[in-house]
Amino acid sequence: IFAAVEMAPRDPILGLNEAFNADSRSTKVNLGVGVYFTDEGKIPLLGAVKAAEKARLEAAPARGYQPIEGLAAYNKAVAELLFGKDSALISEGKTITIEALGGTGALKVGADYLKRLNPAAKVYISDPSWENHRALFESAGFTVENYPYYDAATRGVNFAGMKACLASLPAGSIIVLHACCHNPTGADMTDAQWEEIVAVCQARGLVPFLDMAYQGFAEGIDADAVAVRAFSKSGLQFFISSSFSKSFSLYGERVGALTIVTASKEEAGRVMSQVKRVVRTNYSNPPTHGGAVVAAVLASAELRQQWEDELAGMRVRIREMRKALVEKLAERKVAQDFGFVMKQRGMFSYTGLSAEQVERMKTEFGVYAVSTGRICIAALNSKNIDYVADAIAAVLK
Ligand code: PLP
Ligand code: TYF
Repeated sequence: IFAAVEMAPRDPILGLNEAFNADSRSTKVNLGVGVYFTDEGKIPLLGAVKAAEKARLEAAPARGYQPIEGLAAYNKAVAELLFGKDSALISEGKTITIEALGGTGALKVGADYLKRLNPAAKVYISDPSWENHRALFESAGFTVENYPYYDAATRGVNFAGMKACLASLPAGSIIVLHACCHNPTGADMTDAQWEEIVAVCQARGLVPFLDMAYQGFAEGIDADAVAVRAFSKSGLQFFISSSFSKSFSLYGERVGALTIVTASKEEAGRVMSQVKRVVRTNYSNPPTHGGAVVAAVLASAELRQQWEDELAGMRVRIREMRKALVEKLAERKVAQDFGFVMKQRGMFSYTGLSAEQVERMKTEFGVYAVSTGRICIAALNSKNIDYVADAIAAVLK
């Protein structure tokens, strides 16, 4: 039965890890995958997470099945991070949240549900976007197209192009939006531009799907929720996927959530019953540990403060690395001004390096980046940054 099976292409980002691991050079640096590392080059175990895990281990909870939608305390905490503690949407019962297997799992459950809801709709993702967006929605059966987003000339958002495209789409089209810290470009919309996008979605009857994978990595929890809050005020129905992989450094625990804003409490009940059906036939119910830990951190005033401080620490270190990279490239007298790296938000920088230059960094220096020129700033540290700056300066010559 497998004789004619073809080799599938590797994930362009996760595939880099395999190549990196196989590289024997001690100076190698992996700037490919979007993971936050400490200045010591380690994936951190946050102190708030460690404390919550210790308490949980000591309590030795039984491991029964969770409800299909996951832990209620977790889902409530997620909704409060998104909409704010005093949100009218929450108190009116218009939102539903389910615990999902990371942001990816949330996107997939949302995509599968949307396919049942509106099978003829098309999905629009930003140009460029996280590679998996296209694959995920295609695997749910949708045709996926791009809307204009990045403008290489200004290194910002081609807002006029994006808005004009959205304004031309048929009602019911599904629009995937990066809520903050756009992956891969680091170019985000302004608050005023978000308001305009909300108005277009409203006028055209579009279905927004906000992907929130980096809440807290740009400015802070509430500031980074600006897109969610703008849609919340609009009265529109929309979807949100949340990921805590980065913000809690819990990548392997697969902690995420799908949230849907409906028109009423009664509607929310019906929608929830259908989303549960999707979950039931995928993985039945989510695992216990990661969600319980996040819920415990968010429920404790002390641990929550500790987490916010640790998250701020990650955010600040990334900014320091942006600044250092710009300075070190200037010291090496590269022709181009890399000041734009300071304006990009989140874990990544879209450097403008060509696929050939990225290839040279890999072969000549063992510095791994995505072929689009995306580098993970959160993988830079005080020990590897000079070497990385040398590599970039060399391939720019
Ligand atoms: N969405 C975006 C934009 C991402 O960058 C990521 C990164 O991993 C995800 C979703 C997926 O998150 P998770 O790793 O929690 O599945
Ligand atoms: O963009 C990134 O690097 C992260 C990690 O299929 C990631 O979002 C990359 C690819 C993938 C899953 C996660």
